[in-house]
Amino acid sequence: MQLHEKIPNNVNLSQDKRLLRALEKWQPDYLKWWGEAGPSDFQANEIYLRTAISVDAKGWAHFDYVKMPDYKWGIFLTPPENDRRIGFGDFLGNPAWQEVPGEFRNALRRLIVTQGDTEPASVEQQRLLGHSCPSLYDLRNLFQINVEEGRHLWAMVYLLHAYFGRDGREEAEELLARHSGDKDKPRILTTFNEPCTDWLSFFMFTFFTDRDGKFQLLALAESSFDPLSRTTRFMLTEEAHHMFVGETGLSRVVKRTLEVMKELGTDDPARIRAHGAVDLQLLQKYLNFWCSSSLDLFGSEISSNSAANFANGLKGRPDESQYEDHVLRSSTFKMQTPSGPEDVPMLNALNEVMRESYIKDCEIGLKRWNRTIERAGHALRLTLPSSRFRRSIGAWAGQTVTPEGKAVAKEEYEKNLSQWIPSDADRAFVHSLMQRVVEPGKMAGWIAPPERGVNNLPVEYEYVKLH
Ligand code: BYC
Repeated sequence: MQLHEKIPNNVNLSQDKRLLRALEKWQPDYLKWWGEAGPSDFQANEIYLRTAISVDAKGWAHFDYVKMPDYKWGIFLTPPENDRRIGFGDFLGNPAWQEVPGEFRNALRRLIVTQGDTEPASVEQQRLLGHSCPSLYDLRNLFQINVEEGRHLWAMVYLLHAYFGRDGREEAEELLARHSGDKDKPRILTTFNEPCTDWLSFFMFTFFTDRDGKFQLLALAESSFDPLSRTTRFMLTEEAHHMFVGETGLSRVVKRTLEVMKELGTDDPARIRAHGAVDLQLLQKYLNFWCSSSLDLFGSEISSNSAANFANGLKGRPDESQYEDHVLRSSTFKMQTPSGPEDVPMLNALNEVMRESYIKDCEIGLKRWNRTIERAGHALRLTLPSSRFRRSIGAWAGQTVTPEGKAVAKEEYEKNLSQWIPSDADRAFVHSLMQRVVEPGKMAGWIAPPERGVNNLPVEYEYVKLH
């Protein structure tokens, strides 16, 4: 089969010989990377997967059994908008760009590479999870996410190959050469170097970190560089499922814990753990860890990069059209910094603006879980940690602040940290729960079954054929 037939696409690949040659060279390296750094084992198993085969309503979610290495990693852009105009920044109202303007080449490439780097990173982080899946349903969802992150890497590599010439090709190779957690060649952003080797972390990651993905993709979807905008718009259709897995996964953990609490008539964490479930205090620690790590992904509170990216029309705000002022040359933002409040030019505060909307979005999930906890008659409430807690990037980096947002002395912070984020013993306990369950319809004891299966199929459907 010709490469352009193997890659479903709506970018007229068969006619673009130069691009085809570049992708032909990259594709074997990608498959090698997938084999070495992608999901460990399961490559020969048939998995009930969703594949995007076109951008229309029917084609973007085609379900069938597929072996992962045979998955068709396609290249799709949402259809072009007639006479699309730039929606923000100093070039507001000008025609959107179909090519990369020379003066913004480096900055655009940097954004695309940073976005692209997270996709294979997450696959690497999740590499071992298949061995300890809580059900076949969950195993299938993990692999669905993995192949789609692979497709998102393709999406960024397409842009690099099609629009950035030789340096784009070099960057595409580098995307396969960096590895999550690697001492010498780590992934670019911190969170993507954190190990994610248990399913509680996986659900936290898909809830918190994939949600950063949603916000960043929404911001890039506003870009004046039209191919980037159209590529990220299509990626967002797939991203929604990843967050669904995180949100429902955590809801199912909460539900199971409440059942065990009721069964045992206790809220004693030790007894809940002894019964093989995740006590709510432990859930809160995992939440504190992944939320604080993901908050770093928005970059510094005060950022000249964010100002330049917006003013030059490279990266907007999510759903830019909801705002009145799209130029932001005359407004300021009151920023809380460790040395007190500061009036910061709005353009320089956009990372923080986006972080604040992200936090609001996260709160929706927490409200839902807390309602369930309240209905079960318990006083404990899950909370998001303060955005100043455990930060490594930006104004609050290195500040010793509690999850409630209170500044404390370094000794007190260090003494209490194991009460706020998972200790080694907590992680060891969670790992002890991670026993593989693969009988169709059966669930591990620490998680409740989902409310429904995939694509209207029953929960007990054989989503992965293991034999
Ligand atoms: N870790 O002014 P600053 C997803 C760097 S997730 C390490 O603070 P800026 C997904 C920054 O790169 C979405 N380094 O911030 C989710 C810069 O370095 P350079 C991923 C960091 O530039 C789950 C320097 O610090 N997409 O899709 O305004 C599964 C100073 O930068 C970090 C994107 O992020 C960090 N946390 O904004 C799969 C979109 N934060 O350039 C996928 C593309 C900052 O001086 N990226 N730095 O060498 C961007 O828009 C921006 O690069 C950032 C930072 C939002 C990351």
